[in-house]
Amino acid sequence: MEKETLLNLYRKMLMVRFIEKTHERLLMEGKIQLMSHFGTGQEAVAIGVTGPLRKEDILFGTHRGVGEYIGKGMSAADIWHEYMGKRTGLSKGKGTLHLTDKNLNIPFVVSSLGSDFSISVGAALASKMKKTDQVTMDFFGEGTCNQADFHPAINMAAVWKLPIVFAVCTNHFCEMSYYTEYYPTEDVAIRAKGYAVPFEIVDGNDIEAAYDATERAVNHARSGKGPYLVEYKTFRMSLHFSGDPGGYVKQEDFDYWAQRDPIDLCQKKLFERKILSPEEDKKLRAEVQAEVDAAVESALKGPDPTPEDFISDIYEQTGVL
Ligand SMILES: Cc1ncc(C[n+]2csc(CCOP(=O)(O)OP(=O)(O)O)c2C)c(N)n1
Repeated sequence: MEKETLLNLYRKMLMVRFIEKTHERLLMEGKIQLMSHFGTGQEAVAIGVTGPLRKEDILFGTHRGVGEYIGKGMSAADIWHEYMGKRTGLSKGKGTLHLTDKNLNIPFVVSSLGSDFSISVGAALASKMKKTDQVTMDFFGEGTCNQADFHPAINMAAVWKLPIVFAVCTNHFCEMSYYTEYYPTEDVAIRAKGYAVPFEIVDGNDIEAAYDATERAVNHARSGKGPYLVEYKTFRMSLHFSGDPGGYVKQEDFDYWAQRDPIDLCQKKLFERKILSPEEDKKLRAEVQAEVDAAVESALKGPDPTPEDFISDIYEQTGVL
């Protein structure tokens, strides 16, 4: 991988980790009430899934943290203004955790997980019919992949040879259950075989492996060969949500995966290849944290919505009001 690319991906992973750790701290200090599902330990998946995408490509992301949204091009300020429910947020404060951005082709985030499988296939069908050369990235967890809609969605994508990538983040959990409790197989990706969709399984904690697999998948989809599925194996180092009391994760799993922290692994590559020195790393981390802190500060001072805002941008376009 090019030095610049690896460094850029590392910076983005740091940005994700620092935004989420700052969020956690603000919650603990009682400064904000917005809960979240943090993606600690999964940064290489989210950044690897979005790294090879073009701005015009369409992303259907997840509820877990900010990874893929930073990866697709949102800034810390975009996220914090929305998280704090400000008028200056991407959805003028109406979305908060549901980060969307029309300019980045992130149409929405659904709360009812899996209900966007068919919609993402529809988006890919539209791109194919309009010959726009866009790829749709449908990114979801292995728990969501057990929603029934997954099957007709991948089936129709395969039949119509649509430009879509199904990206499964196997982080070992669906809420408080290990995935071995609700999967009869070790791998999720083999489901693609039943629909004649090519697939691969990669180490989701290795940013280069994650990025390269996504690149192959995106190139395949864009070239008109139809859908592709990638399964990224990783581990959710955070609990399910910010109020989760825990107690169900085996300590040996935490210990094992702590040795495989994706940010540490990437830092090691950067040091070994002499792309970054420890001093430069320290400086970079301080810069990224300063960007996050400045975003929080500006969001705290941002304008709150007015009573009129409650009914704007909701019904007008549909003609209901
Ligand atoms: C249809 C539906 N059922 C249940 C939930 C509650 N829920 C929120 S997050 C979550 C876990 C989803 O697991 P997975 O897709 O593996 O993603 P992860 O949370 O592990 O990142 C569940 C079940 C939901 N949001 N929507």
